[in-house]
Amino acid sequence: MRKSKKRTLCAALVTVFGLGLIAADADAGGKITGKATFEGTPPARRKMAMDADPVCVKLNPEGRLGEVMMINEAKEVQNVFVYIKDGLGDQEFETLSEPVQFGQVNCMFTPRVTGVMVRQTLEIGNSDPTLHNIHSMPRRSRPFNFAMPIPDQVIKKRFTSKEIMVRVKCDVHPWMAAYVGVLDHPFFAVSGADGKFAIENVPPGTYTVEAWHERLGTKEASLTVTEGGAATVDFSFALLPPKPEGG
Ligand SMILES: [Cu+2]
Repeated sequence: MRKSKKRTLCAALVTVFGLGLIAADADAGGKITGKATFEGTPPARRKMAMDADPVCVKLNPEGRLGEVMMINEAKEVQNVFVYIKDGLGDQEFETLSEPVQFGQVNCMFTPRVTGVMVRQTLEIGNSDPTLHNIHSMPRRSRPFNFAMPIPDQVIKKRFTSKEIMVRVKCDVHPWMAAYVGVLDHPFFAVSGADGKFAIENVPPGTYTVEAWHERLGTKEASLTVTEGGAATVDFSFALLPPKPEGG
């Protein structure tokens, strides 16, 4: 993965009796794992008003709760984008060849938060029998705004500069929102429903890691990854104070 050392990413699969297949990574990098949690009482998720498009109402017969604050009963936070912010120096990493899937499903962007490398393909689909438009608003790459009226239509897009985060919206449905982290390295992850995240194959080093949430802001931590080791970091978020009037 690292161009300079030409280390292979191909994981060697080793069969171990009784245990099935174990992937022994030839890269032998380390790992960054952890969990995003919330301190305090999470705000209630409100039902979204989809009345503007009868197709969306039909696709969500039970209604749909807003997805800005995905915090479960254990106060674990989903959709936190975690990435190495600093510490990789001038190492260069090959763009991942696998496209990142991004969909419009039941009148919501799916996933809401994702990451790509610079110039990596974002494969954007529309599963709905209604018009969506995918409108990205990067500050450092060229924005795109593409109407997608046909179900199962797929388009491919790329961002040319790193940016935390690129906001994506649909101009037809104001409730639709998504965020894409664009990085010049592959060391990022998004927390799952259990708040957990894992960044694999990290070269040994000391790093600043940032955790970003669309409403709860950012947190930073410093950690060291050793060859084959696992560094753990947890991020605790709380509601941000309201912005001062006129500020
Ligand atoms: Cu839409």
